[in-house]
Amino acid sequence: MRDRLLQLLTESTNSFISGQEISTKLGISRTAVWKHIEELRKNGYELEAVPRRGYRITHTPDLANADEIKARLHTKKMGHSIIYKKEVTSTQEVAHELARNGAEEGTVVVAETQQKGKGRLNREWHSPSGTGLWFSLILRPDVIPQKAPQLTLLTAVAVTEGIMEATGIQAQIKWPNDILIDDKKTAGILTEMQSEPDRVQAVIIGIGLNINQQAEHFPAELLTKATSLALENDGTTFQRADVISAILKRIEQWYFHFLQYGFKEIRKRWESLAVTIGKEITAVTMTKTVSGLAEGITEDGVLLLKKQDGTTEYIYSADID
Ligand code: BTX
Repeated sequence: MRDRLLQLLTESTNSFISGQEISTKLGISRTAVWKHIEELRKNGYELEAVPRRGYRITHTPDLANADEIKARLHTKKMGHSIIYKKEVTSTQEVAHELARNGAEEGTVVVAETQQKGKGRLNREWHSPSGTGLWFSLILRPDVIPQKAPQLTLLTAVAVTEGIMEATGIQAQIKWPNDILIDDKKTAGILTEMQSEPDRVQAVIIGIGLNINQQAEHFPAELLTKATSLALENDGTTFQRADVISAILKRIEQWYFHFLQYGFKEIRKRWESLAVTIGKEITAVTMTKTVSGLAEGITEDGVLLLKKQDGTTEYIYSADID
């Protein structure tokens, strides 16, 4: 009920909506409307109430809970079920457990903070409380496990577009899965899978996105290479729920496209948003360091590096300088 009330109120931010109209649209009594409004106030909302005109939101707190996100979502699947936690070890762990117990596709786990946020290769993801978006999404595509990496690239496209749509800030992708603003990392994506040999059961996509951190929120070792949307916006913060709903909307659009038409268009879009492509780069893999011109990616998201001797190296996993 709260998410539908918020939806009504946020759809009419500049004009009032009367208690009667809310009561009719939500099918609840005027007293119930008043109680819900009081509850919103307790949660940090400021509402103007004018006799004979009704209610109007004048201040929305930056909350990223299920009600706030759902009030902004117009998706068919993504985010229909949202599990919101104040604190978790890792949203990936919670999502894995839910997926094993049959959670439906589109389920989202979002947390205010993570004690052990996971990056790739067991690296740590710094997730300070209430500043960013730390969330995991469960997908259940009917594809072979080899296709799952394509979903990382799909997500990178969706996160980049979602950031630009919600904030107007220009973001770019760095292969394989970093989202950069002004050459600094603002988001990372971790894709994990539950599968049988020839069939994916669930893909758990973890997204960490720095939104409202100021410089003092970052540990010293990250400050030179990481940023947040607020830092790229003169310190002015954003509503995290606006950003996550824009991202979930884009993930849904591209995911439905992927299921129907495959990866071709996503690969093109990825290449057009990628800072890596067309540049001389150095890839540091587990076993060697290779330099060359980043030509593009394959259907499976493998990076193609053209070396000085004219041969092409296929880079499956590396860090890029
Ligand atoms: P990655 O391995 O590409 O990036 C991890 C590296 O990025 C770290 O070693 C560190 O140098 C740097 N880093 C750590 N925290 C941050 C940060 N907040 N901002 C910028 N750089 C940082 C990328 O891994 C995948 C990250 C996914 C995180 C999400 S959060 C929700 C979900 N739950 C979970 O445990 N992980 C995912």
